[in-house]
Amino acid sequence: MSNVIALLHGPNLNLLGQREVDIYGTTTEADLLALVEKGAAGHGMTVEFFQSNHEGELVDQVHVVRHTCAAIVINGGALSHYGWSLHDALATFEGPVIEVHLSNTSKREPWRHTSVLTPVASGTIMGLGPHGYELAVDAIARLLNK
Ligand code: CA2
Repeated sequence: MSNVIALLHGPNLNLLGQREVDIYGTTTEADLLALVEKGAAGHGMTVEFFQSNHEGELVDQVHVVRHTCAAIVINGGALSHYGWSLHDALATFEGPVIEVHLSNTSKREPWRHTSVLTPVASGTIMGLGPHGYELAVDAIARLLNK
């Protein structure tokens, strides 16, 4: 079985650390990837990272990682709240899927309170900032018995 975790990022997450630091902090996307890689290495796993601002590209990438990765960590950005094609793609993935949000979306605007990805995720971690990504990797290792 594959030892690779797919880390998928949705729209605007490439801008992390540059703006809206009061909400998302100063950690950059590259910092998050390094955190996830370090955590994954501790469980004998590696990471394949993909970010897109386009829903269809993320759907395509889920189709790719269905054949190459054992698990998915996904922060879908705003697509989490309305991206039904991403929901459908994730539903086809057979391994664990952990949804992560840096902020606690339940404490924010009402339109952020629902995630259409949650019903197809094994679990969701939100509001813990970058630490949520580390927890997601540990959860995957546990779910895969690594
Ligand atoms: O809290 C999260 O991780 C979110 O998934 C982040 C998304 C947001 O749409 C979700 O509701 C919650 C947005 C990420 C955009 O990040 C930016 C960073 C810097 C400047 C602009 C946007």
